[in-house]
Amino acid sequence: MTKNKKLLAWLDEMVELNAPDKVVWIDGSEEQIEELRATACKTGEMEKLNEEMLPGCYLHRTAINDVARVEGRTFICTTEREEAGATNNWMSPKETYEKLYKLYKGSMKGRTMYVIPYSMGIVGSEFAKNGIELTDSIYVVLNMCIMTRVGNDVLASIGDDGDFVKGMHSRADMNEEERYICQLPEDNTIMSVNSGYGGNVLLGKKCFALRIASVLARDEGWMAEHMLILGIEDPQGNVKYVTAAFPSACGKTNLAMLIPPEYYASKGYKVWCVGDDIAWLRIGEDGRLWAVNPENGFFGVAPGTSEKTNPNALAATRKGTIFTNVCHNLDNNTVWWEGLDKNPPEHAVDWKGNPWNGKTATEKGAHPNSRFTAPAVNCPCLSKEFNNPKGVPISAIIFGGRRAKTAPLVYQSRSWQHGVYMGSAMASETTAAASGAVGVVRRDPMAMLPFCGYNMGDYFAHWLEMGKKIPNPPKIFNVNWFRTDDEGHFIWPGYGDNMRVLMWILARCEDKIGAQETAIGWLPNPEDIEVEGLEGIDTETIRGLLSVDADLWKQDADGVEEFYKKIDSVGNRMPKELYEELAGLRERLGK
Ligand code: OXD
Ligand code: MN
Repeated sequence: MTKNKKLLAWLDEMVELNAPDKVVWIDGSEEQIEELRATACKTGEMEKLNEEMLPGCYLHRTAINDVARVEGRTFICTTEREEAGATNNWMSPKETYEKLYKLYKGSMKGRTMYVIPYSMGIVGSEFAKNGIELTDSIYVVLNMCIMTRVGNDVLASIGDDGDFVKGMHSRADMNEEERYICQLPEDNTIMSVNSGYGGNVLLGKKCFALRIASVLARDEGWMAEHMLILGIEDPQGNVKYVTAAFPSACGKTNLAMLIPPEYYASKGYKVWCVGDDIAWLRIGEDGRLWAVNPENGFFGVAPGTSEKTNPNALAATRKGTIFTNVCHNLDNNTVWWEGLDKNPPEHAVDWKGNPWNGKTATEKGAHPNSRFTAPAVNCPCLSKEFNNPKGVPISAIIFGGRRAKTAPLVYQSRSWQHGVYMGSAMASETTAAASGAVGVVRRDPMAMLPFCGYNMGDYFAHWLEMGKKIPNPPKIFNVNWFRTDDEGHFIWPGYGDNMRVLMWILARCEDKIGAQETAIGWLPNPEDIEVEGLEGIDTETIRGLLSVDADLWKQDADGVEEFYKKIDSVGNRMPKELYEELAGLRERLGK
C-alpha cells in the first residue's frame, strides 16, 4: 500500500495496541464502499432506505448518550498549559498518551481496524493536507468517504516520506465516562475514544480541519476558519465571494445555500455554495485572500431543513446520503424529522429506536441534533469552483451572532484591526430551546470557541498579523438576523432575504455606496438596503433594525473586557491592539 516508514511504524504501533483481528485499507473504490455498506446492513449498524425514493441512502442510530460533540471531553494537549489557553480543556501529551493508550489497549479484539487515507482539500493541491484515520467503525469509514477525499491517490500524495495527520479512533466500550477527543498539535495527532457520533469521530472535520489546522495555519501563515463560503453571481456573470462565521444555531447552512428572493432572481442574480462549515484561506499571488472548502460533503442538522427553509440542502440529501438519528418512516422506508413537513408519519421508529406515531407522540421523532451526511456534488447550487484547487477570492468576511437587541442588521468595521475586534467580541444569546436561561450571552469569537487548537490570545494575534500580510484584504462586516420586537418576534425575515444585506456588503466592497460612520463602525443608510418585494418591511423598519443602543453597547463592552481577562488568565496572550480597540469603542460610545 505504502512504503512510508512513518506511516507503517505508527500503524504497527496502533495495531499492536488495539489488537484488531483484521486490518483493512480503504482504497476509495465504489466496489469496496458497497461491500462495507452491505456489511453494515448485515450487522444492523445501518439500514438501507427506499432505493426508489432515496437511492443509495442509509439510516444509522448512535447510542442514546452519544448524540453530539462533547466539548467537556475535548482536550488540546500541549506541553505547556499556556499554549492551549483558558478557553480550551488542557491535558499534557504525556498524560494523554498514558490515559488513552490504556483505553485503546486490546479495544479492537474481535473487530476490524480500517485504515482511511484522506485529504482535506483537492488531493495534492497547494491548500490540501493529508490525514490517516484508523477506526473500528464502518459508519465512520462511510461518512469519511462522503465528507473527505479518500483513497489510494491520497497515499500516493503522501508518498514515501510525506507528512500526514495521525487520527486514532476506537469505539472501545463506548463508556461515556471515559470518552475523550484529544488533539495533540505538537505531534499532528488526534485521538478519539468511546464515541460513535460524527463530530467526535469523523476526525477530518472539527478535529483536523479546525483544531489541528488552526495551529498549522498559524505556523505556516494561513487561516483555518469555521466559515461558510458563498458566491453571488450578477446578471453579467461576475461572481463575488464572501465567507461567514456564525455560532451554531444561526443558520449557516441555510445562508450558504441561499435562494435569491424574486426581486434579485428575476434580474438574473444567482447564489453558489462553495462550503457550509469550514474555510481554509491563503494569500494569493494577486494579494487577495483565497478560500477553499477542505470538505467534500455536508454534515448538516436535519431538523428544520425543508423544501421551504433550504431546498438546496434537502435536494442534496436525496441520494447517497447517510442519515443519523432521524425518524424512520416505516410506511415507505424513508426518513422524517421535525420541520421537514407537516405530515409526521404515524407508523415510524424514533431516533432512539422505539415505535413512534407522529399523530400522538409527545416526544420528538428525530433528535434535535440529528444529521445528514450528503455528498457536496448533490447540491443544486454547488459552485463551479468547488473543485478549483486555487479556491475563490474573498471580497468580504462576515461575522454574526444571535442578538435580540444589541447588534444592528449589518455594519462594517472601521479597519482590519477593528474587524478582528468585532470577530473577537462575537456572541450569541441562548434561546429558550437551547437552555433554561434565555438571553444569556455566550462569547464565541469568530465561532471558533470550541475549535481553536491553541491559545485564543495568540489566535487573535495571528488574525492581526494576517491583516498586515494581505496586500488587498477582504472587508469585514457583522450581521444580525435575529433582532426582535417588544413581543419577542423576529423583525427581519431572514433566509433568502438575507441576500439584501449581502448585496449591501458587496456594494461596500466595490466602493459603490456610501455609509454612516458611527461609534460601532460603518452603518448603511437605511434606503440602501433593498426592500422591494418584502412584505411588512419598509425603509423605516430598516432604520429600526439599524439602531444602536449605546447603553447596551457599553454593557456589551464590559462583557468583552471580562472575556479578554479570562483569556489573559492563562498565558497573558491577549494582543494589546484589541484592548485598544475596546477602549476606542468605549470612548466613541461616550461615558
Ligand atoms: C457543526 C458544529 O456540526 O459547528 O458544524 O457544531
Ligand atoms: Mn460547524
